[in-house]
Parts: sequence; structure tokens; C-alpha cells
Amino acid sequence: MTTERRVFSALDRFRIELPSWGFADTGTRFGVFHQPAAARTLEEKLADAGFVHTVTGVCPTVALHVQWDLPGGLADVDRVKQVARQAGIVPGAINPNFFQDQAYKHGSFGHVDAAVRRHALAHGLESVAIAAALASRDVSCWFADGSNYPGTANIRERKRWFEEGLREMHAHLAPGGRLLVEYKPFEPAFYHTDIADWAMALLLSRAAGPSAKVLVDTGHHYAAQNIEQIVAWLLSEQMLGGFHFNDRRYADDDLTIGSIDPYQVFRIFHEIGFFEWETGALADIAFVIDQSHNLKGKIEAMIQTVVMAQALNAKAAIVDYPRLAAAQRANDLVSAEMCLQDAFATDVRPAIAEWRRSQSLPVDPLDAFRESGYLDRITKERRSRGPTGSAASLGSSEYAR
Ligand code: RM4
Ligand code: MN
Ligand code: MN
Repeated sequence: MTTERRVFSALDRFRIELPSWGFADTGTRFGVFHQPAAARTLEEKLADAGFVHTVTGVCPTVALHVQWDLPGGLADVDRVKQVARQAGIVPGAINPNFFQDQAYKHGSFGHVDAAVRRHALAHGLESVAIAAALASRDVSCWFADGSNYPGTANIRERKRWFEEGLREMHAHLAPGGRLLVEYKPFEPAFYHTDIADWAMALLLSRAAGPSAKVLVDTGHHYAAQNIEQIVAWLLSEQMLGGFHFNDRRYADDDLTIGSIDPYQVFRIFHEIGFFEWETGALADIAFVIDQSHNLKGKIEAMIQTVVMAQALNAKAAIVDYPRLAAAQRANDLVSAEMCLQDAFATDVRPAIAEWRRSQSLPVDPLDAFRESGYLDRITKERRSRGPTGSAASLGSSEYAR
């Protein structure tokens, strides 16, 4: 296959989900700076997401956070369907919120008080029901549970409570539904986090049931961690459910993907492509963006992200696998490494532009956005509402307000 054909077939398959919360005002724990064009309502968030899909053509679904997007729970489902239809998108992963209720001060599924655990489980089950009603496949769980000081929590007991809670959620999944378990090493807890790494998420997923898989948020690792190795292991265990994509320099920074280390993202995509080539199986993985842009324009940054993700995915798709496999077998280190470096150095932009043309999409989605007048229009409309509190969403480390 020619390079262009391989890029085309990679792009034909590649879809990436937008986060509703990426269009709302966010900040850090030190403060929130408002953008006049930031979305505040569900209508605005989904309209902005719909616009990103219009100019990129690869973002048909939007991840929803139950507490922020469906504050009325199941009762909001019909409205969400209608707003999504209007915006030209489809609801994606359903994200329960196990961290903002006052009840969760000392945990949710891992709380010592059975009443709080039941409260969290009820929310988890409602989220599962919402996913079923919206025909969303994935319920994506991230827990803030943990402790700040040594000796203050019974780590093994909490692990058991997590197994119980997740098993119960799994038991209520709709046919074909999946439970994704996200991990994070620290923050908001600073001593121990109940689901701190991929192995903990893997064991809990296994305990929950066969449709529970691990969700890898690229920002949720210690700085030197080899994320692509985790990806390769989860693939070989058939336990990789999806990604939350973002970049980081220090911690969970939620920066635009590829802004700091594009080679890292390329290596992740490479492990997926290599797995598919070697096994002949398609990896069934949800690619979701989990970014909040505090300083960049939100829609602009989201388009930049999608374009970057497509490019890195396309570069990974042109790795010469037969040559790579032969070089690995021969311990030909330089040739093997060059397979990756050659692909990474290849300028795939012309092929991507061709692909966009073939799909009747704007060749440059960022230009298309800037020339569309969309930002001016929403800025005028939304500014006229005057400043209010920020929309229901969080900054990268803003867990309380
Ligand atoms: C967490 C994690 C979750 C996201 C929350 C807001 O750090 O990444 O996926 O929903 O932030
Ligand atoms: Mn995440
Ligand atoms: Mn995060």
C-alpha cells in the first residue's frame, strides 16, 4: 500500500470524541478566567462541539458529565437527545460524578460510611441507566477517592468496597455496554489514591466483570512513565477500553495533545497499529479528548487537538511493520528504531489534506473556523448575558469551589 493509501485508511477509521466540559470556562485551583465565548449551557456546549465536528468531520460524539450536563439525571435524557440532534452530534461516554458532592469529602465507593457508598452507587446506577437511554456504549468512571495522610485509610478494605461497587454497576450495564475504569496516581488525594495506576484499574475491571475495561488518561502518570508499554500490555490482555487524551509537562495539566511530546502520542498509536497488524484483530478503543483550555480559545484548541491527533495517528499508520518485525527479530536496533523515526518524520499533511478534500471537508479546519465567523457570533451572543459563575466544569486541578 502506498503511504497515501495507508494514511487514507487510517483517517477513514479514526474518530475522536469531544468532551462537553472542554467548551466551558475552567481554570486552576487558583482561579477561573472567563472567556466571553465559553459555553455555559448544554445547548452551547453541544453547539460548539457540533461546530468542531462540522469542520473536522471526525468528532460525531460528545462525552457528557452527568452532574454538569444532566443535573436532573434520567429526567434530562429526552432533552439531551433533542439538544444533541440540534447540534448534529450524538451523546458519547457518560461520566458519573463521584467527586463533587459534599458527601464525597472522604470518598465515594471507598467511603467508610455504607450510606455514602450507597449514595455513590445510586449515582453510578443512574449513570448506567442514562447511558442505556442515550444508547451510549461507555460509562466512564473516574474516582477522586484516596487519603492525604498515612494511616488514615484502610487501603485493603477500600479496595473491596470498590470491587463491590463496580461489580454492581457492571451487573446493570445494557447489552453491549461497557464500564471504563480510569486511574490517576494523585490529586486530589495526595497520599494514596484508591485507583492509582493501570494495574489497580485492571484488577478492579476484572473484578467488576467482562465488559469492564481500563481507561488510560495520558495525563495520569508519573512524568517518566512509559505509557505506550502500558498500552501494549493492556492490548495483549484485551483490557484497553479507551483513552482520555491530553498532554502534560508536570502533572495532570490537560494541555493540548502533542503540544509537549508528540512522539509520545505517536508511540501510543504505534503500539495500537502494531498490535492490529500482528494479530489481524481490530482494537476496539474509545478515543476521547479530556482537556480543558484555560488560556487558549476553547473551540480553536479543540480543533487544533483533533488535527494533531489525526496527524499523529496517520504517522503511526505508515510504520513499515514487516520491516520493523524483521529488524526486531534480527536485533537490528538501528533499523528497528528508524522504522518509527522515519514514519514520525514523514510529513503526512499533504495526504491528510487530500483525504479532507475527498470527504468534502475543509482542508484546513482551523482556517475554516477562523473564517466562519462562528466565534464572533457566539462571543456577541454570549457576552450579552454578562458574567455569571463559571459553567459546571472543572479546571485541571480545581476540585472545589
Ligand atoms: C479527572 C479525570 C476525569 C475528569 C475529571 C474532571 O482528572 O481526568 O476523567 O472527568 O478530571
Ligand atoms: Mn480523564
Ligand atoms: Mn485528569
